[in-house]
Amino acid sequence: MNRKDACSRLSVCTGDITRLEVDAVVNAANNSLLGGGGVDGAIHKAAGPELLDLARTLGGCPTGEARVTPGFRLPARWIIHTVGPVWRGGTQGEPELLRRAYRNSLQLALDKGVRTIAFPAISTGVYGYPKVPAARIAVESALEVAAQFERILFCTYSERDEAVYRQVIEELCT
Ligand code: AR6
Repeated sequence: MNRKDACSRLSVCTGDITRLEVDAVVNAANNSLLGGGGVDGAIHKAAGPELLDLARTLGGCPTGEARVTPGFRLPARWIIHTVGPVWRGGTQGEPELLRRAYRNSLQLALDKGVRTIAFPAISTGVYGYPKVPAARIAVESALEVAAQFERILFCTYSERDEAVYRQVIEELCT
């Protein structure tokens, strides 16, 4: 698939990722997988307590890796929990860890037969990763495998963040 066709499978929107009717939503979790604030808190709240019950059996998740659970009460069938890096100035392997979080999430989604998937802006909230370089890693990782998905959605939580993704997609797609 050429770059233009791959790009046509990407979308950006602003809103609550827990409401999306996609095969899988990705959670920006922490190493415990036991919930937290931000998008993680929203996903646990919307999915219901069964998610925490199951998460307790998973034994956590190293940074850059991903784990899958059912979506429980979400419209999405699956939740892919990944752990992005905490930003420590960019010299502690953060870009590579963030790339691995995206790639491992996408691979796990493919293993589950997912055709439509939505990502939040992993690591760019509490974990402090700068938004533009994070969006570049997100979009580059998605383009690598876009041919195998129907749609890869970047679900931001503000119009300003949405504009960042649109800018990065324009940069990488034209
Ligand atoms: N839908 C979509 N995006 C959201 C939502 C939502 N409902 N809520 C927040 N965001 P963050 P991180 C955006 O902090 O930086 C948790 O406590 C938010 O605006 O959720 O990877 C975990 O347990 C931001 O752009 O995740 C970890 O301890 C993006 O989601 C830690 O935070 C990511 O922000 C992970 O930090």
